[in-house]
Amino acid sequence: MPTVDAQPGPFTFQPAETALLVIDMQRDFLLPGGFGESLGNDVAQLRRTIEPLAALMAAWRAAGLPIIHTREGHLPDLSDCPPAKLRRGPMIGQEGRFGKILIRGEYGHDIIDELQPAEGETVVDKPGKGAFHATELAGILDDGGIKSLVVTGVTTEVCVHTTVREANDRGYECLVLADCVGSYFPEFQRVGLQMIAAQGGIFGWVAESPAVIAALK
Ligand code: TIU
Repeated sequence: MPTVDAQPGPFTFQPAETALLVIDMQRDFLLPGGFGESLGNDVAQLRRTIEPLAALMAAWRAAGLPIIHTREGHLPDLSDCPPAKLRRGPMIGQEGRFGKILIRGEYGHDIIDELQPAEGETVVDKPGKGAFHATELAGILDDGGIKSLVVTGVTTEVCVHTTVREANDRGYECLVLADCVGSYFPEFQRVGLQMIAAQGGIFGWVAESPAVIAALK
């Protein structure tokens, strides 16, 4: 079985039972001039993930393994957006530089050009931060016999963390790739990763993507 050098120790995975999860690599979060930047965030902190993630996705596809992409967003009438979320995110549904912010079907809601899903890959639309809440993800993983997740995407402390915590409680082994997850806040990136591997891997493992690519060969 492939083994990856990771924290807090080696991560071993059965390729046939492992999916690559690519969380919310959407234009609204990553494009200069987009929603994320309009809130005062430095999108370069997220954009550093694009190149390593593209290389990992190419290797993962070459190995014939499944990739599942997620997108955070809402129906145009916001009926799937809890009032509490909207109160603290009043920009959701408003017109932004790339269309209505975090609304399905809008240009800004979709995945960046560099990491577009390939034909046949699954895209899970999620209204929350976690990829399991109010989505079909659990059933997709069950149907595919998936037991381990290699987790990538943005942002480290928000949607990546929430999803890893949900997955961990559901019994999945999660490997989070430090160079393929990003936060607008360097401190949250550092501590967010530490929190995953601490206490013997309380939520999972942390590694770098070249180690996974090498393990696939
Ligand atoms: N995808 C994701 O993390 N959604 C967010 O709202 N992240 C923030 O860091 N705000």
